[in-house]
Amino acid sequence: MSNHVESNHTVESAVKKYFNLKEMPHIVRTLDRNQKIHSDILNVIGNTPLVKLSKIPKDEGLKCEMYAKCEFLNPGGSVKDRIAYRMVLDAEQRGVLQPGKSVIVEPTSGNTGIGLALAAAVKGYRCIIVLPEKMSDEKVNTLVALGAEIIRTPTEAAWDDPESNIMVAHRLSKEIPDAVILDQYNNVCNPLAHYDGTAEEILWSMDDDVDMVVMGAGTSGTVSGVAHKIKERCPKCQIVGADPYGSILAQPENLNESDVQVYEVEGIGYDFLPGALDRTVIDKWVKTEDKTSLEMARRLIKDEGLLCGGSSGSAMWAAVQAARSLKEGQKCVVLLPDNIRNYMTKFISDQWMEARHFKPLVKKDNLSWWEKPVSEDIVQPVKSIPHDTSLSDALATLKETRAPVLTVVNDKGSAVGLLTADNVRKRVVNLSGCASASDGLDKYIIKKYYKVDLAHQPTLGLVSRMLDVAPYVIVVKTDASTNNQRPIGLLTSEDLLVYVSTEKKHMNGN
Ligand code: P1T
Repeated sequence: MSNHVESNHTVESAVKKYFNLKEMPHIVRTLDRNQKIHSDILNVIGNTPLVKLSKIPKDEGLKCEMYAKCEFLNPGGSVKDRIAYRMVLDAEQRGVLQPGKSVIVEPTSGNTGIGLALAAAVKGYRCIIVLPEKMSDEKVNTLVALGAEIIRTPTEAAWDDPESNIMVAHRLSKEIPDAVILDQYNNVCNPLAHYDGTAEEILWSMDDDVDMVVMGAGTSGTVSGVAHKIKERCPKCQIVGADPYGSILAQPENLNESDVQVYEVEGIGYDFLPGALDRTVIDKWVKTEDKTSLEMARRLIKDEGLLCGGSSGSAMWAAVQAARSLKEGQKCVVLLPDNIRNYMTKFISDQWMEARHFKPLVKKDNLSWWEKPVSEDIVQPVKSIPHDTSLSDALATLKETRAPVLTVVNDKGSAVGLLTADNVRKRVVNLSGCASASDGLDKYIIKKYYKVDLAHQPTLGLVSRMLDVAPYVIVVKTDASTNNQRPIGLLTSEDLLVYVSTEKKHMNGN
């Protein structure tokens, strides 16, 4: 017991020492966006506009005033430009980073990567970014355009799994000469950049008078850094953190294994507590989910003209819940972390939203087949292989059947994923030579894919929407008593067209 008390005490004093932000060296920029000429693009980071919201607060019946801090207008497209640049400047000052020599390696959900790649492009560093597969291809393309090298890791890997983006980055940093991990999860320049920048700007815009600030939490540098400064200057202000279901940041105690899950919104939530999180300065947490977050992000775009990303929707949704307690004349600021650009093929697309059940299926009254349920007889059979098949045997089966895909099933015959040659190739390339034919299948399986369940009577319209964003749709049937998802087969555009044309023939009496 006394040991426990002592270790708690040690942890608390370490956190206090880390968050001694007031006493650290500061870089506070002049609060002016109208400088005529900037020395380089990095100088344009920060000083983002604060914009009053009109339609959403009114539609939600809120009494208070709501303002959006438009971090998506940073040059790299996100709030993370601030910390990336700050960590680089600090490491250069300490002599840890040397232009032309050092190699920046960082695990990230992408935006810190873009910020670092931007700094690396301007300053002349090689930059290697390690990010989970969940993160959008748009982020990857931006990173590649900035000259970064990319390594992708399995989304499901826990933070301490050797295959997670964090562990792979640390392994690489040991293997590559002159590699440096700036480590956004623990680097104090992360909260410090927000203490000196983001929070100063919010306070300046609000004349030091604000009642609530709402921010999503990932590394939690934004929420912790902003909170520290705002608590000093405007102690009445409530700090609200938005944390997705599936993450442990809001409730690290009494966790069940099922509390850690994969969700769509990028950049927020973790399965560990980063050093850059100070829970003592966060007054309230709001748990968020994909559907309402992404719907809200689309409303911010459509109703307010703010071209932001998915986590902006999470923060705004959390703000709408929390701000119900505010009265007329009180002020709530919500921070919008990143840009629409990162998600052009994801939640911005109606088809993507409908295929993932985040939006009701579009109606097509002129198509007689649109509302018809999928029937088993139009489904192409697919071969299933047991999950303990070796990679080489699975590849041999793929080749033999000449099928685009195999379903992988567990001992009970329930589908656990898909195997495609394309995904194996991508993983082999990403694992940089660590793949071997005797490997188990697990790391080559696609676990998230488009599927319909005959038990739920999916419509052909839904299949068609899915085929807009995927080459095929897997068909399964869930057994009500065992909950096993038996794979039935797949549907392609061809299968759908064959059905539609034969249906027409029937209707014409042929
Ligand atoms: O890391 P934090 O300051 O808590 O910001 C959270 C956040 C919110 N929204 C988006 C879109 C983000 O990308 C992030 C954080 N991003 C990273 C941790 C990253 O590596 O890009």
